[in-house]
Amino acid sequence: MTDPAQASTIKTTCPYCGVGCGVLATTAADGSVSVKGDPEHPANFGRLCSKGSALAETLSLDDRLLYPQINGKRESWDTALDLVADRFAQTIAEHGPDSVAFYVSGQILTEDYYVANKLMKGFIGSANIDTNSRLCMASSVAGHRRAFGSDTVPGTYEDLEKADLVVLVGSNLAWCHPVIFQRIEAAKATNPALRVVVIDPRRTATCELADLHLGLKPDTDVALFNGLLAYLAEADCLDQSYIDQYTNGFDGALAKAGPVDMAKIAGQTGLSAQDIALFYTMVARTEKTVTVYSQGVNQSVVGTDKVNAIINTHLATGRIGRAGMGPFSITGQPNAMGGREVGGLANMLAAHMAIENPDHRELVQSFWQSPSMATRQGLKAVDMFRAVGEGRIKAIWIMATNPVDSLPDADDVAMALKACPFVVVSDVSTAVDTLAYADVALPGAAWGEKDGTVTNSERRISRQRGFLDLPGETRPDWWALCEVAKRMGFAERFDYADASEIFAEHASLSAHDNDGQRDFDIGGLADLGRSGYQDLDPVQWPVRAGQPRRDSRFFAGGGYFTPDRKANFIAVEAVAPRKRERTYPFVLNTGRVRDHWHTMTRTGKTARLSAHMAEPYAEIHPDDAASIGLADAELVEVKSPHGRVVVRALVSDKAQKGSVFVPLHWTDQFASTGRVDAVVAPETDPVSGQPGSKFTPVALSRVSSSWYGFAILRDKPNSILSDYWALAPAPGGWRLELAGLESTDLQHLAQELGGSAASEAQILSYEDSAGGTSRFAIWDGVHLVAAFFFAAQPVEVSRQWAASLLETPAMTGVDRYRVLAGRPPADRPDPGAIVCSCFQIGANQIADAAKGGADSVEAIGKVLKAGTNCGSCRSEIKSLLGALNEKETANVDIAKAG
Ligand SMILES: Nc1nc2c(c(=O)[nH]1)N[C@H]1C(S)=C(S)[C@@H](COP(=O)(O)OP(=O)(O)OC[C@H]3O[C@@H](n4cnc5c(=O)[nH]c(N)nc54)[C@H](O)[C@@H]3O)O[C@H]1N2
Ligand SMILES: Nc1nc2c(c(=O)[nH]1)N[C@H]1C(S)=C(S)[C@@H](COP(=O)(O)OP(=O)(O)OC[C@H]3O[C@@H](n4cnc5c(=O)[nH]c(N)nc54)[C@H](O)[C@@H]3O)O[C@H]1N2
Ligand code: SF4
Ligand SMILES: [Mo]
Repeated sequence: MTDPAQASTIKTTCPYCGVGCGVLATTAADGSVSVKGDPEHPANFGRLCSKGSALAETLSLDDRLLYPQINGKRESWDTALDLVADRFAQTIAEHGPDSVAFYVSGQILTEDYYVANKLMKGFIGSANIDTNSRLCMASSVAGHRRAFGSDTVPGTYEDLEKADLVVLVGSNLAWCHPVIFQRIEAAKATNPALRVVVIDPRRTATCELADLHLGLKPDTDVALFNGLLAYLAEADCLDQSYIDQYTNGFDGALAKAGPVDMAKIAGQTGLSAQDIALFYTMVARTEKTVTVYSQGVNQSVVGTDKVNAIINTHLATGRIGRAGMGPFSITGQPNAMGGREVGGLANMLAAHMAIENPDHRELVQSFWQSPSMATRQGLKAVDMFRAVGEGRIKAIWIMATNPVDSLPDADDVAMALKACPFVVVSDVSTAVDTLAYADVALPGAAWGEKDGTVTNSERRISRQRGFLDLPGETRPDWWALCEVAKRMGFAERFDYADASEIFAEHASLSAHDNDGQRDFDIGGLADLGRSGYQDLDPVQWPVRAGQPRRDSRFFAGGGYFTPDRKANFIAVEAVAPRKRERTYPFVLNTGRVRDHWHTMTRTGKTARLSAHMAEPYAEIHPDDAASIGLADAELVEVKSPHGRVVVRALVSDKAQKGSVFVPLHWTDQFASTGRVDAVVAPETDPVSGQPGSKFTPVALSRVSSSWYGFAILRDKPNSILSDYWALAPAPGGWRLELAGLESTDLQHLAQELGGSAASEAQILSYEDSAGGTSRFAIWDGVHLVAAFFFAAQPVEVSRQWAASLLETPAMTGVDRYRVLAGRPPADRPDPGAIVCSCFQIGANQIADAAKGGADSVEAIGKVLKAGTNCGSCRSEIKSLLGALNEKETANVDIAKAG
């Protein structure tokens, strides 16, 4: 693809989050790749976060799925495709079209998504295609459609910079949309009037930017926003002319919200009346208000009501579609929006059309010239896998998502797939738990190899461009789908030479018979041709054919996509969150960490990204930990009626009392018992079908380990025979946390993990049986192969120092004994837990620099470079400095008192 003789640079788009940053990928003459932010891309203007900056490190072919497989054995594409087409056709012939399903993902490109949806809804004739966006954006989609009549995001990123108040609801922006966070941070620096409010039960890294943090009780957002609506009415802040001209249902919504009763709202939300009043007056006084929301809103059994409670407040004030104002649902995945545009959800059709609408069905059917259109909604993700488990769905194709780790009640999902007669999995990696259940595995082309488009949170379509050759026999996902469609007898309608032809068809459909009746219209991009598509610059929709680009926002002057073109207020009621029984007294909250992406099939490949959080954990409030006799760094079991995890306890007052937070990332590839979705209840929002992944009643208990261990290993172990383990890449090898319930022959365990070839002569050991401490180091000549640190308590050895040992050149004599001493030498102090992943700077280094006078994030950057590349760690540095400062003040106070 590239001229090997010289370096070349391609403009493409980051494949992680919905910010949709532009990336410049440069392939050097030696074939090595480096990435930078694209200064011209309007999403990021050159910035990249820690994950985007590390993209080049994820391109290795380790763990890549390179060839089609049937029952785990390599086969040709022809054989695999024939089998998929035959089994789907046969199942449909015997049991009807609803006996098959596709489960796809916001991480495939629009072109892949378009053909998947077309094949299922127009040619197989079932709407049993759903996507992991059901776990992600479904409540926002449903809330938009209830209020606006269409799934429209009204605003743009620029609004966040032009606002005077940004309210972040259930969004950990600093970690999950870091570049938007940085844009707000920069805007705040130039506009000191800009205020930020964070509404989240946890005190997250995002709170470092907040003027006000409202740590409300889980799932009480509707009470808070209903109260706000009532307050805005009482404080005379309504835009009555907007309400009259452009909306319906205001009185009903206001009546449902009731009068402002601060004491009651305080009781419902657990917030103080003062904080609530402060928040309400800030909103009342600030016309330029944007309310950003994400999974703390969507992933709830009342998610759609939360969305509408927020939208109601913007409709009531007319603060929508104008610069610096509006409700703003930000998307998680790189192509969550593209998937919604092609109609990839089971309750949508295509091009934002509705499956229930016979006119829309006819329009799409005639456009596709399709034999059998789906006439009703298909099964939504949770119900879809339930139907698989009950044998109603007998063949399923899973593409670019890992449901045995990411769907709620995940052990049941695994059992369902095990029982399913025919499972196809398209993925790019072999280190994927779902692959264990595949009859057929199809190797997809990955980021950097494939071509297509994605749409980001602000409706901006950007090209992902390939700059690497397709390795092995990998193929783009659209190609595999079209090949199966052809083999099922639909050759003429799935005959595309490349992604540009699919895009052209998708763009034409969006404009077909549209005339401004539907929001999604990119007819102006239908005639790009191959070269126009290749060169397409990032562009925000709508792009109507033959019309000048107008304002890129929606709804400032009404024009909603309902029959009477008016928006709907939705009367929502604040219901008390699910009662917790005595046996499950805590609320399990789940979500993301800064440097990992979902099930870690890509970020888990880099030591740099894994250093920030190398192990699954539970964030628990100190009082709750004390109540179950649990100390920091011990292991804790989190259990619901559905399943359990055992993870490291991170005792912190950032957690809310009564709640425990566990990240969603860890799978069976990286930990013994870290799949948190095994614990999560499969309860869904009645309107959107989205699971309430942030609220499962659980029990917590301390795991009484007989021993704990930490190891570094040059080679990845084949199997780890230990009750608890968590594996992560480290420079030059792997790092491994271990623990056991019963006493074990630890030297034997060390030898097995270190490589059974290691003979006694090459092992150095240290044992202090009274203290329960033992250490082993295994050598291959002068090079360290493995080192083990065992103790009766959580092992205190410096992880960063130990992890660096594998890359230490030849070690002899005293150096070898230092390894066993488990302590860094004086000239190499322990850097502490990694905070800055770009420069691998740890918390201890930051504390030292602070002691030396570096008292701001900028000063730390000058001394250590930490925070000066991608900037994703800046809020953590700020939080660390704050904590150090507090300590110092406390010491001063004590000194004074003394
Ligand atoms: N680093 C990283 N970034 C990512 C991803 C990733 O895997 N890693 N994934 C991407 C994807 S697909 C998505 S969807 C986004 C998600 O982005 P976010 O939604 O920002 O991330 P989460 O951590 O899932 O949840 C956000 C917050 O909701 C809070 N919350 C829980 N319950 C409630 C509640 O009842 N009310 C309120 N107000 N808040 C609550 C949680 O405490 C949490 O801090 O991130 C995207 N970006
Ligand atoms: N408890 C809990 N559960 C959650 C959430 C939560 O907050 N809490 N969040 C939910 C949300 S918002 C989301 S988005 C989901 C995410 O959950 P998943 O979608 O299951 O997670 P990923 O790890 O992103 O899975 C993507 C898969 O696609 C593969 N892949 C990557 N690129 C390609 C490609 O080009 N082609 C193909 N064929 N495969 C590819 C990857 O290797 C990986 O196996 O998790 C959901 N589950
Ligand atoms: S914010 Fe980070 S993960 Fe998201 S698109 Fe930009 S670089 Fe990628
Ligand atoms: Mo997501």
